[in-house]
Amino acid sequence: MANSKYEYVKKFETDDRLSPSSWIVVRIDGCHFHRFSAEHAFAKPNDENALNLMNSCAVSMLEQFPDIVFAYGVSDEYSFIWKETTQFYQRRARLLLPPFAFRKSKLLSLSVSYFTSAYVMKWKEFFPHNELKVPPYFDGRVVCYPRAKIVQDYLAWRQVDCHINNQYNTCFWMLVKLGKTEREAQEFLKGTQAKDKNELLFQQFNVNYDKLPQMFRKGSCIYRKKVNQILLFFCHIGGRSGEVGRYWKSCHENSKQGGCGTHGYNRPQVLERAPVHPQ
Ligand code: DGT
Ligand code: MG
Ligand code: MG
Ligand code: MG
Ligand code: MG
Repeated sequence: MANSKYEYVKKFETDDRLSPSSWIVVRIDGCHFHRFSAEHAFAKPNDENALNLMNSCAVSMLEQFPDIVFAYGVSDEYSFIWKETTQFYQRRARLLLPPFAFRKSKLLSLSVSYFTSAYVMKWKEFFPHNELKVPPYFDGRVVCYPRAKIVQDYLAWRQVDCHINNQYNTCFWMLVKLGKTEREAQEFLKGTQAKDKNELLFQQFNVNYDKLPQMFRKGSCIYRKKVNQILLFFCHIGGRSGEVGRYWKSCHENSKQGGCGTHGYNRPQVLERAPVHPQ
């Protein structure tokens, strides 16, 4: 094909190929969701409908992109783990790129735009009486991890974050409901350890932290499992010590033998199953 005199502009496109043979993690996060959650009167500290909307969007992601093997979500964020040898976009880019090389910008922009569209489309389903007032939008980042163990630690890190934030926020909003100002509640909790917070919840509010809904304490994960037909499983797993990371590792290792097992770990509580569209 003849080159036009304008072809040279292509040279300005920088090379953003992802490293080959590594696990790709795409993490998306709601932009200014502090404000967005207030504008839409989300329940504090956790809005079940808002979290279920995030989960439903993540299920759509696994349906749309077969190379996503696992997803973990908490608050306004979701992490998607793409198979280490993902073929995604390889076909289209074959003429330009060597095998197993993917463009970071393509992967990231597709993930963020698809998730955001799903969020808007599904809004009414989860908030039938709450009008969407401003456009929700998400940012995203991509990180490549060369080994499964690091992906495991990555997930554990996000789950520990979920636990710490949830425990803090639960105490904070209970104190505010009791009549403290937000500043006073913040001062009150400064320097407290996990066990102090549990004690506070139990003594002052008669709340057993471990009995709060699993989705709030542990986050949500989504993965495929073969049971007669291929299903997407949607569950809450693990505890404060980042068990979701160990669970993912066990899934990954078992999947090499054709199944996704739960040996040695808490059985996940399966909340929803969605059939994967046939490929
Ligand atoms: P960013 O990500 O830098 O644009 O800023 P934000 O405001 O999105 O902050 P981030 O992502 O660190 O924290 C998530 C915010 O979203 C946090 O302020 C609480 C809010 N949020 C997330 N889920 C819920 C929920 O279920 N209920 C309520 N009330 N707020 C939530
Ligand atoms: Mg952010
Ligand atoms: Mg955010
Ligand atoms: Mg966030
Ligand atoms: Mg195009």
